[in-house]
Amino acid sequence: DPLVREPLLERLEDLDTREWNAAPTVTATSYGDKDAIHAPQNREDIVGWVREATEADVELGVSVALEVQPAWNALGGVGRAELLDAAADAFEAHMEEFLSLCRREAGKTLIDGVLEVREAVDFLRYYANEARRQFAGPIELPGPTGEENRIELAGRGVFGTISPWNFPLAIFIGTAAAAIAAGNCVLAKPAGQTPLIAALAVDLCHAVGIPKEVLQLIPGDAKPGIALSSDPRIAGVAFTGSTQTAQAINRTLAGREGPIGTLIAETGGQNAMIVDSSALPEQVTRDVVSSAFQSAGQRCSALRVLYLQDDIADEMLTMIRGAFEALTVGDPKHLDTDVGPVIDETAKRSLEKHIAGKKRQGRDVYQHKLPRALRAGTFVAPTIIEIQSIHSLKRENFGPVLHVVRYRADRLNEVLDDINATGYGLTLGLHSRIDATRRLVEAKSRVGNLYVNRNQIGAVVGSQPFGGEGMSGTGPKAGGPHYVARFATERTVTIDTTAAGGNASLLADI
Ligand code: UN1
Repeated sequence: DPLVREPLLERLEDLDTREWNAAPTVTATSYGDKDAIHAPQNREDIVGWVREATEADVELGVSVALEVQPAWNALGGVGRAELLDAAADAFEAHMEEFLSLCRREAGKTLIDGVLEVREAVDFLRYYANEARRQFAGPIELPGPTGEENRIELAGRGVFGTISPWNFPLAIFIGTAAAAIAAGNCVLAKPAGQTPLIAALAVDLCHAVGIPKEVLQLIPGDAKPGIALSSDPRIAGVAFTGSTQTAQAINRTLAGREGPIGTLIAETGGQNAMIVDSSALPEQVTRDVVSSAFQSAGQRCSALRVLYLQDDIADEMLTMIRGAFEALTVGDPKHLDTDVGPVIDETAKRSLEKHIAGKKRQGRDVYQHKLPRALRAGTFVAPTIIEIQSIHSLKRENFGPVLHVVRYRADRLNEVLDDINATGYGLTLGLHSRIDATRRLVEAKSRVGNLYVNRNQIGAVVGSQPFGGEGMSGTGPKAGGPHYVARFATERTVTIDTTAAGGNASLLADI
């Protein structure tokens, strides 16, 4: 059957499925021209092999998807929801394999791996419910006498999804699931660094009955991503990653002939937390450390710039440094590891360059000492840097680096102006027990997710829809009630039901 292509990817067997700690190094030399996927914490550990999708693969994939999309759409929201729920069950049943891959391919700690699988399952179930709720059938609308009016949501056609390595399962499958729920076929491109986790996810979706043509894996780096967004038959691209890449995709979509492509983007941030003198120090300490250093700071929601009111700054910094020093940096195979590696050499070099630059400028820099054994891997020592202003940060530093700015209580307005002036608007944390302060921050801040008196990572699907403003994204929010509808067209059907004909709407106007 030419419609059913072999998966592009071959996974090696014997991935560690049983014991978190007993991961045999999988090596193979017989895979010819395919690229090796290495464990970030150890270049010697080859996790598996992948063949990058070519432009021809993308072209064929779109053709195949276009053929089956009408049938997929006609299945309806309820039928599609059943399959998405079945995929969620399958993901839960394969938790251990995902955990192992999250660790080996993406360098995730056990806790981050568990949260990742949990979030993936939550996305599948949430969008399944949204498919039931919004795509069960036409919605009748009131109309003038003599008319029937209704709207119907339907899939737009074929969507490209391009997802990041930092949530190689949750965002990969969450984005695809939303497009699928709405009645689209999807060509899903995982990050170049993490195709194996994505491959397992896609295999499980196929195993529960989501057709191979409906969800297709497109492994690779920039090339297949560009092929996807420049194909005029693609209805749109849903992307999570850097602001620059989102802008490039937007230009590509805009430059195509034919239908106007949709871009749904969730991008970077320069996320701040403001802590005033009414905040509870123990709580602040815990929330700062988790917001900045969990997942090795590799979340777009992560805290990058901590504003401390000057009269409590020294005391707060002492407490934060105490908790910071207690973090265990290490190989994620050890269960006591709090901070694992960053994703690759490029990420490590760019973070180290940033830290070295701040040291050269004479900033106060507190840093973990990396044990010798970790130097071969892509570990970056967790770091706290005092800076004068958020504007000295030229871009997002995607890793375990926290910046601290001291501010005077009477300058809170300027602090908010400064944060807004970065142009980003993803997460903002506030620790304050003063109502007027909270009201001011709520009124002035322009972020997608505002967190008060808690940490600012780990948005819960369905409870804390996630996404940014300005340079941080286009909306709608992932895991929220408006997300799935963005992947759909809305058709209005109006029927004149009078025997004689005539135009009821027109008459109603007169
Ligand atoms: C990302 O890091 O790319 O709230 C976005 C959180 C996550 C962030 C996901 N939902 O921490």
